[in-house]
Amino acid sequence: MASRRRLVRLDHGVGRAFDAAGDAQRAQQVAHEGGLAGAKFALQFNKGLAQAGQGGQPGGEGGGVVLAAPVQPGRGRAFYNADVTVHDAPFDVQVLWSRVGAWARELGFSQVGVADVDLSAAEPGLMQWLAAGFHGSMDYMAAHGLKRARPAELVPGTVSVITARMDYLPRATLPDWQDAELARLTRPHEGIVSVYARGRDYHKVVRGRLQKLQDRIAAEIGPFGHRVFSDSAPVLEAELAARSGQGWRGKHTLVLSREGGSMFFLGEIYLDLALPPTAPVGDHCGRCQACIDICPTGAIVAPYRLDARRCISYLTIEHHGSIDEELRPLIGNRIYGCDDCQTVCPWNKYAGRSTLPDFDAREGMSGSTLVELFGWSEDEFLRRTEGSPIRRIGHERWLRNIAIALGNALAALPADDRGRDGLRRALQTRAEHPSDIVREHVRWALGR
Ligand code: B12
Ligand code: SF4
Ligand code: SF4
Repeated sequence: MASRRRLVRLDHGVGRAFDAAGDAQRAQQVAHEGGLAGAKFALQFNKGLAQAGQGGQPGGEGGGVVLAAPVQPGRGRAFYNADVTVHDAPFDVQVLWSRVGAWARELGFSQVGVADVDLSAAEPGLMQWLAAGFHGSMDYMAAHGLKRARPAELVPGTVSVITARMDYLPRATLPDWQDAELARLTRPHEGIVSVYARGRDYHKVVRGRLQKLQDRIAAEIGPFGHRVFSDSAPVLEAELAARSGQGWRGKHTLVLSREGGSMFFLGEIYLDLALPPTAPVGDHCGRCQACIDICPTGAIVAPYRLDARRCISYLTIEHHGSIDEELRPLIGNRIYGCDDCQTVCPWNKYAGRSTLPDFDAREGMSGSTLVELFGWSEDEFLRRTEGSPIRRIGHERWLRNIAIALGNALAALPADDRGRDGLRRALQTRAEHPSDIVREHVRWALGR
């Protein structure tokens, strides 16, 4: 039987006090009752406790405190102590954590970590990114403001975050996959769907498996407050991952690690249970800037700064409507997402293969010609993209993207290339499409 350790956990009264989103009036009231001036709060696990708990003994002995910070926009934070209940935990945190790692691997994750919830250091960067307009038409990035960087505002009572990464290279990926992916760019007739989107929708896979992980933890230690995410809510996923040791932020802004490159998804479990944070790792980009140099549209405007409005992933997936004519030629034959900044990254020779069949490429998603893909009717598109992330863009944006790639193929092939007729014929089949967007992109493509 494991020895008894103590875990800090919010009692309900304190947890509810921070439920500003769900119960603004009560939050105000409790704030007032507590003698705190601000109506909005963020919670932070007392780092002193975490440090005292290094080696798997968070909480140490005796009473626990959490720090309650009134949020004062544009200013620093003042912290106040608030009492919380310290629950006796009839388990050893170190033993629990090693089990969590083993369960996570069984479920297809390659690594788990723990982050604290004070992301205030990331707030100025987030605000500057938004102020620069780098989010383009992704209104959801601006809609939640700083809640994205404040886990305890999104889910009141959150004091720790379990972070997880799941490799997504298909199981049968060959060692020279980076060269193979780059070679696709030299075949203008081929339509390139980025690697992450060739199989099942990761949002479902990652969240479903994180929920199973949570179920296993709860079966071991009893129920606790939690929520699971994977690109499904205003969460600063890369920041949480980096600070909990999943990897460092590359110059392309993604998280990458020496053991696993960057071809992985991220997911989180927000917890009302304080666990000791895992340590971050150092930056190993050094003088390399291959990702910046290869980016076809110059979207990485400076190391660690991405202007999404120029990123092909944004243009082909997130952006509705017409795509800027200046950017269309730079999109080449990428019809859904883009992997270039990752395929050139030297650390991706260590990228892990998924252990799950979910991310194996579905038929049609790898190596198909633009003409084949452009020929899919809406019904066929819906049938083939059932359960895939591609379905989200709908048939109209699918045709828009392929029309651009067909135009780029026409521009790339010599005037006497016999393949040109087939490309033009395919475009003409959509010249009278009911969508203005499709017709406009087809016209542009036929003019190349
Ligand atoms: C919006 C979004 C996008 C946008 C913008 C990407 C971006 N880098 O911001 C677009 C559509 C372009 C995109 C593309 C892709 N995405 Co995306 N995306 C997201 C999402 C939803 C939010 C990211 C975010 O918060 N961006 C906002 C800015 C503020 O974040 P930031 O780069 O961290 O900025 C920090 C610093 O760089 C600095 N900063 C930034 N700009 C500026 C400017 C100034 C002036 C200053 C001072 C500081 C500063 O401060 C910030 C805070 O620390 C996350 C999921 C999530 N909820 O987190 C997935 C996510 C980041 N995407 C993911 C993936 C896989 C991709 C693609 C590879 C998909 C593809 N193959 O097409 C590409 C890669 C493109 C790239 N190089 O980033 C994965 C990444 C996994 C990993 N290994 O890191 C995530 C985590 C989804 C997931 N759950 O797995 N994505
Ligand atoms: S995904 Fe493509 S377009 Fe976007 S930053 Fe990377 S290389 Fe550039
Ligand atoms: S390509 Fe080079 S600079 Fe870019 S993330 Fe990889 S190591 Fe860092």
